[in-house]
Amino acid sequence: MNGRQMLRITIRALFESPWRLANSYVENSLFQKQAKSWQKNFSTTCTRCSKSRQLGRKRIISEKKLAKCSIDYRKVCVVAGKGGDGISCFHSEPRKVFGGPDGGDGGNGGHIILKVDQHVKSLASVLPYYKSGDGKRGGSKNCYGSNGRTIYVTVPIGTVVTEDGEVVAELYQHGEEYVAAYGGAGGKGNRFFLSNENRAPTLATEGEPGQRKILHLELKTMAHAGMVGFPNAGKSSLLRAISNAKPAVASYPFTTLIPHIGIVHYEDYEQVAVADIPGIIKGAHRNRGLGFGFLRHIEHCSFLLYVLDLSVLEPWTQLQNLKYELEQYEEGLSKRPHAIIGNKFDLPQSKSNLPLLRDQVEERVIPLSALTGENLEELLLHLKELYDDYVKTEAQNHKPMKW
Ligand SMILES: Nc1nc2c(ncn2[C@@H]2O[C@H](COP(=O)(O)OP(=O)(O)OP(=O)(O)O)[C@@H](O)[C@H]2O)c(=O)[nH]1
Ligand SMILES: [Mg+2]
Repeated sequence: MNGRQMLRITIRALFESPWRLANSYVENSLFQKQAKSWQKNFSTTCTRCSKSRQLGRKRIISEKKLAKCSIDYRKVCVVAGKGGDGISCFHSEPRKVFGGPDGGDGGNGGHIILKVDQHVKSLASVLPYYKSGDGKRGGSKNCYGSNGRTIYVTVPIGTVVTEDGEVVAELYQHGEEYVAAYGGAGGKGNRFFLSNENRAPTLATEGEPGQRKILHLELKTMAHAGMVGFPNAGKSSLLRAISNAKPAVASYPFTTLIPHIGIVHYEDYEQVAVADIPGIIKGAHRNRGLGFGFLRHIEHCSFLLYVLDLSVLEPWTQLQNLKYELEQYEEGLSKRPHAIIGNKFDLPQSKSNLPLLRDQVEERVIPLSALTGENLEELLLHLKELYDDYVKTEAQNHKPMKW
């Protein structure tokens, strides 16, 4: 190596080393940035990088959208599977001439079962037609055909099943099952008919057809108490005041389009379910207003809360009309254990109307204001009394409904 070459190498080394340093520094910082972004994406241990675990606010769905999703009536055609046929055949094997009958039985057809699920809230997921699987044919060598697939249809609590106008099932408990259509039994193979009298039967039977039914599923709201009142009486406001339910409130009639259920919690861990039923008007039993479709939701409430607007002229006429509508829909419905609530007590007209209402009706009237929360305690105490009476009477007959 001559002197010139030596000089070139030294100059290059002098220039390259800071470049290398700078280069490695840049690479390092880039890598660190990349690692940080990975950490952000994948790390759950670092509080700075991990996702916020706070519960998000519940999205409020409009009443119209809710009403569209909550289907409370369905007509369903259910066809259960046919049973598989049994077969007729004889065992054959080398050096075994008369092996005997060995035709197997057919499999049973699948059933269609309605199953109650407390997480399902409407009949929206129920389809208009169901057909379960057919059973398979029997086989030779005494092989049985496999059973058809059973279909489970999940329905909400409070589903009432009717067939030809007759109630065939009322499903009120979570997990309860009702066989809507039985699958046909599988046919018998000729092995089944083997007897001492007949050592070589050739008879084999066909599988039976499954049941076919047209069912009407109706969802009836299940709550202890049902709030009944004219539109704008303040039912939804009252439910908001006594429970965590959030039905829409507005100053126009028919704000509520579907029943809403709120739970009132008491200190002894008892929970009373209160339903806000859409407004009822004169002639509701003749399908006026929102129709009698909503009156059926009241049927299953054990006691009623008549919510009156105390600020209107002659509030007792509201009560008479409400009772009349309920009575027209079903005899004795208005006479269920009930409480009369005079709402909007904060308004000046209500103060003067209260004594007039008390003169007109024999039952106890609870004046309150859902808006200001005035006298809500009296209602809550009376609600508990009604609930305790209900539990006592139901305990003698069957299990009281608990939430
Ligand atoms: N001043 C006063 N206004 C009330 C009170 N309760 C309810 N309101 C008002 O009355 C209007 C109707 O209230 P809602 O709770 O929507 O009445 P609703 O009975 O549920 O009406 P529908 O859903 O149409 O049957 C709203 O503007 C409420 O703010 C109250 O105690 N005092
Ligand atoms: Mg309402």
